[in-house]
Amino acid sequence: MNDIEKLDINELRELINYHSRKYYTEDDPEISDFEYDALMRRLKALEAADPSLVTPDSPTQRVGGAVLEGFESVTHETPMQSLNDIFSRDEAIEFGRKTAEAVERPEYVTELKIDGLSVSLEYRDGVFFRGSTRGDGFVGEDVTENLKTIRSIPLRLSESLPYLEVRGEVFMPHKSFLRLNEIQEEREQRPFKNPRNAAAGSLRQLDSRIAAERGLDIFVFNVQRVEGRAFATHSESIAYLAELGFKTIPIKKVFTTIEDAFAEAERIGESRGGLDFDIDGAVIKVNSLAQREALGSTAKCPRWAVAYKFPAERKRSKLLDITVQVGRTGVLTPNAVLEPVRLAGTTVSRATLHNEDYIREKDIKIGDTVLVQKAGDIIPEVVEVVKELRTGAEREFVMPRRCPVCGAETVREEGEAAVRCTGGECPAQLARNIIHYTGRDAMDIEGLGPAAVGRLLDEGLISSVADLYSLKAENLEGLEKMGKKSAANLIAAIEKSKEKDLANLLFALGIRHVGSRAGQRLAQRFGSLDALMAASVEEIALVQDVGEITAESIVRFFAQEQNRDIVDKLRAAGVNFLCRERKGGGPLDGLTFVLTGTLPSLRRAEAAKLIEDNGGTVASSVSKKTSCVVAGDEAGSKLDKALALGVEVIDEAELLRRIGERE
Ligand code: 1X8
Repeated sequence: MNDIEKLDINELRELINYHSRKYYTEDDPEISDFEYDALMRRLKALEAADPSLVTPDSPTQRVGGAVLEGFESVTHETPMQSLNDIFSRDEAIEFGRKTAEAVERPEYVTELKIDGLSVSLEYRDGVFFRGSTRGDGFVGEDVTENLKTIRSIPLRLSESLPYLEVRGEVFMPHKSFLRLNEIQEEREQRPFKNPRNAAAGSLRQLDSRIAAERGLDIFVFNVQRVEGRAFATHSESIAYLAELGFKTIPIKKVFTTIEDAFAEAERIGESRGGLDFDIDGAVIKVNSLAQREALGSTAKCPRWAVAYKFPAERKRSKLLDITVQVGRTGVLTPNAVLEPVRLAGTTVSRATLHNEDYIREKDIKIGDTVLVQKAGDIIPEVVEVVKELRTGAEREFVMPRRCPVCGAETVREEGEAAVRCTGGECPAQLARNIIHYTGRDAMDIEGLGPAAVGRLLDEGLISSVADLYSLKAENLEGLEKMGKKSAANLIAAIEKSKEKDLANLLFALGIRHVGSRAGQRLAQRFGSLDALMAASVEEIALVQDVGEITAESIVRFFAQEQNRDIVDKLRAAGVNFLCRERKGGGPLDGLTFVLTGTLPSLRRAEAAKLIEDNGGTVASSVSKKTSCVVAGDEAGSKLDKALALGVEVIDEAELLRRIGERE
């Protein structure tokens, strides 16, 4: 490689564009990632030194950055039409017959039909200036910023034509899709159903930095409009687009009969399992552009092309067993163990059963003969049971009541299809929980990232967050990539975390639904971990920003023996359980109230909030520690108990007076 210091900025960009095309478009890199990164770093440095040198087509402009309010509309000068679908050889032959009636000896090409989103890319003087979605075919949305992040879209063409508009399909390769869903799961966000949905969601991001991370790609398959160049055939135009730097749809051959063109479509269908992206059919097109012109279009579709839709491949197999997998977020997913079958190019021996509702709806039993499908989606699924083949020996599947990994109770929350493990020490969730515990909004333990946590777990040095506090510098020093100094720093950071506030601890414990805001509210209201642990669902649900579901999740968390163990160990280690940053100074500071009966004007939740806002705490039952009982109409046993214990009893008017809301 040249001495990069000697290149001027234009030479540098040209070199990067060349290697970028080799890598992303032609899949044929000439230099290592390391060398490529060095070129990019140099370009970034030059542009940073003089921002006036940044051009819109600079390779540095692909990382995203612009955040939009919304997308502008773009009118497609050449409408982006859809295709007529065909489903059989007979229909293909009918298409060939009609075509041959209208034009002389038509020739055909057969191409992949990509299952993604159609876009238009426009270039002026060889520079990419606008990209838009198909929309309704006439008006789409301007998604230029997001498209710029796709590395296989050239920002500058190898020849500067006055004007060029091409059409292509944006898609998400399987590799990117699987990675994205892993990240979604880690962030407790819903996974995307298939690569198409993921691509659509990514292309419509207003923040192009998000689109940039999604690993989108494109195949270009048509010239919509061109100035300064003419072609006789489609295949010639595609070859030219490849020369200009586009990643084009592969064309193997030009066929002289429709039968041969259709045979190629079938071949594509059979081999689709080997592709790293989804296709939903094959497109058969007339190759001559003059003949296309002569054939014309109907209102919606061209007469010179059809889309052959593959039958969704389904096969029978035997459901040998249903296993349950515990994901990193604790979700239990039932999986089918199948007798292996060949399906769309791969051998399938596992399929997802989604969740227990799916199994019940489809009435799936272990031992059943089932139909397995791999259609658009890359994950095979069991679509139905062949009921005629039942023998009576089939077994019903029951979702385990205890986590198959750690033995903790499993729960299914209202309104959710997922069953989850509640065990805070579940090995399946452990690494994730520990990493969460060390996070900045949690206990803020610097130097304990995912890699270090993984090593500590592998070495058996920790098996819960509580074990962090018994680590010694000697334990750490021997670990990979951990020197004396970083070991000492880590121990100090762990030590320091003992002083974090209750709010941080509550968030750090990783109780489902308790985010950092709820952690703060709960800390304010209850003042100590012990008070929260002693509280009922109703009391907790009264806290602002904390609903019934969160309250139930908290009570359930502390009811688990494993979780109580962790709390005990944290206490023994000296971790702070108190809320120090409690809003003090309210007139009810430090007082505990119990509400009973119907108050004349305040609803229960309002009274509780008022007490809390003024520094007090609300408890559900009366004890010697209760400062005051606020009684209304039809007060029952709580009032009796207060009187028996000698606890002060007041009415609503008195409460309001003490808060200063009434004279
Ligand atoms: C849609 C698509 C076409 C092609 C590939 N993938 C698609 N999704 C192709 O031409 N090879 S053409 C097309 C359309 O015209 N609606």
